[in-house]
Amino acid sequence: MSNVVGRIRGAFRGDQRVDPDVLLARLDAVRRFLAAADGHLPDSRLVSAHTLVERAGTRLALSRDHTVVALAGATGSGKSSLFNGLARLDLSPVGVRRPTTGVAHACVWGAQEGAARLLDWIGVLPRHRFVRESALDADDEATLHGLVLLDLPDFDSVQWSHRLEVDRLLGLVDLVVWVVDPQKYADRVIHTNYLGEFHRHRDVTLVVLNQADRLSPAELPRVLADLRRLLDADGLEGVPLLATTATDPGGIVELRAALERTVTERQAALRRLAGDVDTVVAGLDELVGSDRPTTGPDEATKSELTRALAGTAGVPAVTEAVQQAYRHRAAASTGWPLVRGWRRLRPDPMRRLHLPGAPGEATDPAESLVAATSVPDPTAAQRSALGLAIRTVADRAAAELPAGWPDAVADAARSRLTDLPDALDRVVAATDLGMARRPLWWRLVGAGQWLVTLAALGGLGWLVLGYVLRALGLPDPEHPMVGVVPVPTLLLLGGLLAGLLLAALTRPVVRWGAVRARRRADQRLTAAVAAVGDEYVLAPVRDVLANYAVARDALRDATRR
Ligand SMILES: Nc1nc2c(ncn2[C@@H]2O[C@H](COP(=O)(O)OP(=O)(O)OP(=O)(O)O)[C@@H](O)[C@H]2O)c(=O)[nH]1
Ligand SMILES: [Mg+2]
Repeated sequence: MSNVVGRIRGAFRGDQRVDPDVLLARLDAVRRFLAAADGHLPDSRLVSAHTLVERAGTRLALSRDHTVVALAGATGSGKSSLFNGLARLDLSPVGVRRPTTGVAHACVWGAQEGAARLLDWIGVLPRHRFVRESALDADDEATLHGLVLLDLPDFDSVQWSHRLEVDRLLGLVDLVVWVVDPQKYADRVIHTNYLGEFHRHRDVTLVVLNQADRLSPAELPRVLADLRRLLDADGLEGVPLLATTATDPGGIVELRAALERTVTERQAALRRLAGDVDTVVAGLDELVGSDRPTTGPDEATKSELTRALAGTAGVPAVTEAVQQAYRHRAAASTGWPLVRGWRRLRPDPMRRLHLPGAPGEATDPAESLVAATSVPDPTAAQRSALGLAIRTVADRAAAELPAGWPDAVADAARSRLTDLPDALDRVVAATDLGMARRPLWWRLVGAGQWLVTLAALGGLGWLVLGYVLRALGLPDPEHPMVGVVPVPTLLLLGGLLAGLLLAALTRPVVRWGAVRARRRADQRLTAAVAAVGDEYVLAPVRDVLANYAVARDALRDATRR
């Protein structure tokens, strides 16, 4: 008597072939995504992608000729009975006491090699593995060659270890046959925790209503229709739904035929992994957003950062010292020669800060690279201004980025914060402030001052000589005259007056020169400090943005089926 009550509702979506090359390209894209996102996004968000890449690599490397099919379902639904029925042997214990099956059992159709490594990886113990050799069965079983059938423990088990084992195995198999029975087919746990979760794996999902013999011919279509409705609600529209009776060999013909088709196609493993990629990519979607610009912080933000860095580096104190040093040194070079020495006794303002370009300072650039300045430490206000500027850089750079990335950008912007003070001090010490050489005009004015001073001293000497001769009663030589003024007097007064005049004329020029020297030093220091900001703050931010762009493009590639 033909007791076939199996009926296929809905077409098996076997027509959608998965091209292995396309799948490998998608997995590679996920790998590229991970390489770009690792270290930037929290590990917890990347676990599923890492697991996928690892599993897919192993599964494809192990065997593409085998199809691993799992019988999953609640306790007592008849998984082991179906397993034995399909194997046509009593391999897995069928029990009255529930749950019966505690660990997965496997039956391999055809040659063992390849399948053994696959089962090692899946974690089925050798003593729970069985083989259907075609030699024993003539060619009866040839159509199932390549099938690795697993009988799983119950997923609604009172035994927590069963559930963990089922969850683990469901992540590894190629195709899942969900076995439900007329009593429990509507259980919430089956639909919410399992079937609903598999909606991206419709291509590798099959649902079986077992124990169909317990339903009357009138009840069966009603239960099947109800189950179909529940499956649709789970997002499993179109998955094949069969009715089986495991205890009757004729009651599993449709299921067997479906498995034969699957095994012959050799597509299930690829479809399963393609579904896994879909799931992972969908989970990562919010981490990449759509086409968003990743240009980084704008110019205004960058100059704000440079200003804050300049404050921290003590640039205002340095430029002030440059201005003062200019005046100090100009006075020492162009001032009245008789008091110049006294000026030199006062310390040079740049030397106080150990800045390069002070007289007597090292001019060897290699030496000044390691030299540290004595620029005052940044104040609390300057430090918080720098903190704020760095935060602003991060905020502006990350303004358009989706979840997860703004934190990565903020971390990157701060990543080298502790190295900043030393780096700033080094560049301040190494920057040529333009004060190493004395300007030519100082020397000319200095020479002029000497000239008029010598003239005044000459006149004075000449006058003193006249007085001495007169005092000794010696004849006083006639002084040459210019008009009514004797030449020595003219030399003395003229020399003094010219010296004063030269000093008076020089002063505003020195003041102007000092301002210019300060501005030049400020420009050079600002450029140097900006370079530090670029290296220590902006470059790490740019790195994250570049990685974001790579991650976004990679994920887009991973969605291409
Ligand atoms: N009438 C009828 N009884 C069935 C059918 N399938 C299984 N059974 C019976 O249901 C009981 C449970 O079957 P099992 O195959 O052990 O169920 P299982 O799903 O493996 O259960 P666990 O191993 O506990 O998860 C046994 O007594 C089977 O004989 C069926 O199609 N019709
Ligand atoms: Mg069992």
